Amino acid sequence: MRYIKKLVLVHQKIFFLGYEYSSTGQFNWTRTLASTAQQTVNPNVDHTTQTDQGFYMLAEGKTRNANERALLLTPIQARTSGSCLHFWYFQHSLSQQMKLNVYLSSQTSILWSHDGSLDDRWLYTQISVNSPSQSWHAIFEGEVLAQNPDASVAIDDVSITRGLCPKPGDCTFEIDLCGWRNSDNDAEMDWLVGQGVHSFGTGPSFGMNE
Ligand SMILES: [Ca+2]
Repeated sequence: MRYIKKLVLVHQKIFFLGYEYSSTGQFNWTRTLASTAQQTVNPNVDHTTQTDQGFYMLAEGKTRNANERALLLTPIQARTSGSCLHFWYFQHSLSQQMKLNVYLSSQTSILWSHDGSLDDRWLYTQISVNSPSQSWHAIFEGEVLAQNPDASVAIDDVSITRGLCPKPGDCTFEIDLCGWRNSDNDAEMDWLVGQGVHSFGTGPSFGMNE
């Protein structure tokens, strides 16, 4: 972490596999180990591993003032006539003092916004992107609405795929679960994503698109 802090001082931005901070923000998203995050406000498991040993990006605004923002930029993407940005986000049910905004390339072109969840769980969303004439990147902005110890928002498992997003509820299950999840109400059995024949006599031989 000392090395990362040094980079921040020198360049005013750092990189996470091509992700960048924006120096126009007043504070930064931080890569956070779930077990070390302040509990009751922030997720106690990351979305990827569903354990407290996984990481997510956290915009923690508890010490910040209203209108202060943390900005995280995806890597630059080639121009597209249809792509889909997928991600998971988490806001504590009482934490409506923070807003998550997603912009296309600049803070003047908002794609999506969310200002508080009634769920204490990771939620999925997908956003279609159309930028046929120029390269683009998405910007995740955590915006503090009011100074409050509960002001925080987390994101995890960001991905960008070719083609416009499928309609809500549609899923080929080729890449992931598209935000579908198993019900917790029948914990004795879960659906699994298979790859053709799983074992003799069980599961279909082909995926639905083959
Ligand atoms: Ca993760």
